[in-house]
Amino acid sequence: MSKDDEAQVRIFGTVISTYTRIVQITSEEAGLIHQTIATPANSPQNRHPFGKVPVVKVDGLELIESVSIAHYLDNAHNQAALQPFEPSHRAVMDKWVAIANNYLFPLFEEGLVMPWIMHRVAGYPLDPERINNALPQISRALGFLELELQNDGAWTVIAGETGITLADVFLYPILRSLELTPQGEVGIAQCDHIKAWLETLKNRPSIAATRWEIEKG
Ligand SMILES: N[C@@H](CCC(=O)N[C@@H](CS)C(=O)NCC(=O)O)C(=O)O
Repeated sequence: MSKDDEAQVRIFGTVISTYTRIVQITSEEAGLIHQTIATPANSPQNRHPFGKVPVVKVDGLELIESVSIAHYLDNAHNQAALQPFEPSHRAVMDKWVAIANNYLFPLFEEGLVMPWIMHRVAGYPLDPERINNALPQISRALGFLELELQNDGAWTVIAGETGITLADVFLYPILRSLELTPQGEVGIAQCDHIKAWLETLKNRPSIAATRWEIEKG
């Protein structure tokens, strides 16, 4: 029986995808065997009502929306180890997950990550105007994260014994995909605290096991 036949979590999503990776990392943290079935967003095979990926099948359920999927996997299969028990710490985690999803992902994805993926993978020409227009806002967002990490450790102070929460799980692929673009790499290189946090997580087994092809060099 192959690993795919044994999969407990079946993830339907694009292979280079921030949100697919968030579910892959959560599955790894929960010790679940997972399989990713390449499914383009906005395609007839994709069962998400708004055309997004991933869609996940687990325990006889079909789940959409990464926040709900990650919470389910952690609650049902990981004794909620990725969520702090203390309510005030949980509020901090929820805040950072919301910042990641509502502000950072759209800003980074539209301004830099998607233009570079389309260029590298599909050979589309880069749109310098689109990139240049996004850079000041991306730079401000990185400055905000760096200051928050420097002043009080931001989301990193709530990680208990496991050393990681869902805030890290959501933020890592979002910041790492930015770092994989030339402009993002330069921006992050100037942020010592973001860089150190990324470096620490890079070696965590759940992160290493879910590396994108483009990271493998
Ligand atoms: N709110 C969704 C967002 C998922 C999402 O934006 N996925 C991206 C790939 S990382 C996508 O489907 N992009 C295709 C599109 O927006 O058309 C979730 O949390 O699962």
